[in-house]
Amino acid sequence: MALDQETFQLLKDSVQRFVRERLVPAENHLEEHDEVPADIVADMKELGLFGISIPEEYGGIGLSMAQECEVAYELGQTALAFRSVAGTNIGIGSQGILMDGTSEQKAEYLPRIASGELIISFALTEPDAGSDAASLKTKAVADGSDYLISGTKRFITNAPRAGAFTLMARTGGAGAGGISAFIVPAGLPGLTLGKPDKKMGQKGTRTCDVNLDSVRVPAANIIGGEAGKGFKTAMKVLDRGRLHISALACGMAQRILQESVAYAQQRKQFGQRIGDFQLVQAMLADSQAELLAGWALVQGTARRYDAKPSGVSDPEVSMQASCTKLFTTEMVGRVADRGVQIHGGSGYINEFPVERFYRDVRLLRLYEGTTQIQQLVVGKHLMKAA
Ligand code: COS
Repeated sequence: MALDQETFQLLKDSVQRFVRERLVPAENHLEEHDEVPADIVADMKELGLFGISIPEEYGGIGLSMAQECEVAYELGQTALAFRSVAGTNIGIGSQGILMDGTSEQKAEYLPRIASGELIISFALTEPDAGSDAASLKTKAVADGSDYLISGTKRFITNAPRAGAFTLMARTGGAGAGGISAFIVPAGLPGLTLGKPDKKMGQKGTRTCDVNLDSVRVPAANIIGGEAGKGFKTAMKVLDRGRLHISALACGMAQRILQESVAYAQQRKQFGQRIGDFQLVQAMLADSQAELLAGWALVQGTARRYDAKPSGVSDPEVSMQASCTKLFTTEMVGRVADRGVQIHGGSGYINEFPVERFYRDVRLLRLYEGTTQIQQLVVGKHLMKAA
């Protein structure tokens, strides 16, 4: 799956223009009002952003992973909350259905996900199951041709906006093999939302708990129709998501570097521009070098991801996706830190974009698998492969 290069270039140009002309000017509104304006969401739908990863036969744009990463790089160059509105439709919410869903499930859900009519969230994490996802406790008990699902899901991105969830629940015994992935419509009796989470950064994003109290879901809503496959579906979805997040991290690093260079050009101390001082140049140079290294890693890994059969897991590619997330999200943390340093006291003031981005990027090292989980995936793979 890939869009022809010429059409893709047109899409990329439109996204670049959209980021520059619509999103960047709306950053102050986002920060002050903690919401993505409705007209921007409508424009994102119009641009097709909700469906970039969904094949054309289901109404999406059908980008390859490498192409999706290029779009994510562009979207990363502004406040990350804008991308987050479409993020779960592009990635973790939709991809389980695309990879492992039945043809009926794909036909029913993917077109509405691609258009943005239906927002879909990914519900894996629980109060007592974060990094150790295989220990999740949400229970799905068979009852005739339905399941009754009970439990709590935590930090669920876009839950307040969601019309449906790709939700992992335990249908069998302990461990990964007892987990199934369900498509759970949001309006079902017994499904309620917790209060909005107050977060360190990423103003305008929406996360909260999802509480399920004997929510009746047809067995036909198990992704792929077969119980016990949900953990693998979730892991495959996260492999992909980790690449998308990596591209986003590189885009954000690019924006922070750009802000830092601009500041270094106009700020004067000791009678000259601070950018003329070698100690400031050293910080800029380290950020530029690390950004280029990270972006080369994303592109290389995305190409390897595209080269394997789609929907099939390849442990080598999973390991590389983890290396990529590990490196790029840590990298953007360092770039943001230097960005604040170059801005001096102004970097600690909320009116400057780097102050917000410093807080925004902190999440990249946590969600879709912490840095330490990426290290575990890589380390375990190396030991196993040897
Ligand atoms: N693709 C497909 N299958 C995978 C996989 C992948 N990337 N990773 C693991 N699996 C399979 C394994 O092959 C194994 O299958 P078998 O039982 O048939 O051998 C099964 O899943 C269990 O794998 P494993 O034993 O490695 O699971 P662990 O419980 O040790 O957990 C980690 C693995 C830690 C990697 C996993 O729990 C994880 O990624 N945790 C972080 C969760 C996360 O990212 N949360 C963010 C929330 S979403 S924003």
